[in-house]
Amino acid sequence: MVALGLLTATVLGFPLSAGAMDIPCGPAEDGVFFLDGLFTEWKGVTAVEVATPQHIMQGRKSWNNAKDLSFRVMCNYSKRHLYLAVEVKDEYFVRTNKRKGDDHLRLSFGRGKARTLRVFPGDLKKIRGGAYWGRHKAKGIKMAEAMRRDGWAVELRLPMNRIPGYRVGQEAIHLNVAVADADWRAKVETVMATGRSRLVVAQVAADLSAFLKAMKASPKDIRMRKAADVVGGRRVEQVMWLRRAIGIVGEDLPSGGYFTFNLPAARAADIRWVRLMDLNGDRKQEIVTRYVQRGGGGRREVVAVYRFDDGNRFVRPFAHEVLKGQGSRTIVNRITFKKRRRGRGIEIIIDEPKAHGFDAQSYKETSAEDIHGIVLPWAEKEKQKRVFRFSGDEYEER
Ligand SMILES: [Ca+2]
Ligand SMILES: [Ca+2]
Ligand SMILES: [Ca+2]
Repeated sequence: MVALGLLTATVLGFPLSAGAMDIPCGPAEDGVFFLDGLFTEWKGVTAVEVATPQHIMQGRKSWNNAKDLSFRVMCNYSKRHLYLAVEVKDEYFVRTNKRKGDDHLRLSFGRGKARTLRVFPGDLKKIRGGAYWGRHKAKGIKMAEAMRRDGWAVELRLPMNRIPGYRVGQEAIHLNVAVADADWRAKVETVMATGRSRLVVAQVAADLSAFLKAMKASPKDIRMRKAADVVGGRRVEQVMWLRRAIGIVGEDLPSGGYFTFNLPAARAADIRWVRLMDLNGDRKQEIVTRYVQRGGGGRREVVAVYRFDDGNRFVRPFAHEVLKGQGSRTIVNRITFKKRRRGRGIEIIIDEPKAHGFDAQSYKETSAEDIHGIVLPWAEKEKQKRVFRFSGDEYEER
């Protein structure tokens, strides 16, 4: 048996969106959970209870108390499967061949436009259980049900890679768990739901907590956080910008766990922005950032690209000055990210150099040698526009 539900405390370390309910989802090996309706494996797994009137979505008047309708949800996951158990308190179990007015679960996956899986438990006599996306019987899903003195229960196994709106490596599966209750009239009278809840994947949440702890940071320090594939296999990593550092958390990292580096700027306020975009079209996101560097009585702003190269080393293949300044005098370049017309990827265009307070005589700076230097307004016309196109670890100027 694998340790289950062990990470509730760390899960709570992350701020929830308003009104959301978090359901901890702990790690388990495939083969631990038998879809047999006995629920012995679920002992000790942290459950989330839905038993109060604020969770009634429909039919408040027909609801008497938690014995009439209430439920608890439990979650576990393995590399390949999501396991869900829902135990329902319900005084009358209704199951017909029509399904329309039967007791059932509605599992709505995803944010915004959710996809709903309807799960009808069998009656353990004549009618078998079934799960449906709309009218279509769901494929790849295993289920088992139990009939109890005070209600009914369902355990389900779903393939991880078929969960709508979820990519492996994300911290949470967005899911609204609802129970539709029909009683003696064979009509759904009450629906209770978790609302916009999340199944919080314990390993990812734990890795995030460990990362923040190692950084001596709190969630408040995170200026940007995105789930994106930046390295290794196709599962996503958590990419964060905090203070003047970039942090990457995920199991695909060559080091495992997490990776972090400081951007070459002295202060957190000198990082203007961090964005993720796939410049070279290989479906892995590059980390693009703009930062300020100061020294020698002046300053410059740089746009730089960071990525994991084909040998999984973290590199900065590209950097270009886009501003040079002394006090109020500046030279500024425009930077544009343009989707390539053919094929995938994004070009970087640097153009429209403008000087404020400088001219060719008063501007004394020598051109940068460590990175591409700023484009000068008094350069030859054809040198005032630079287009960079990326391919693998390389790029070329067109
Ligand atoms: Ca019922
Ligand atoms: Ca990855
Ligand atoms: Ca890429």
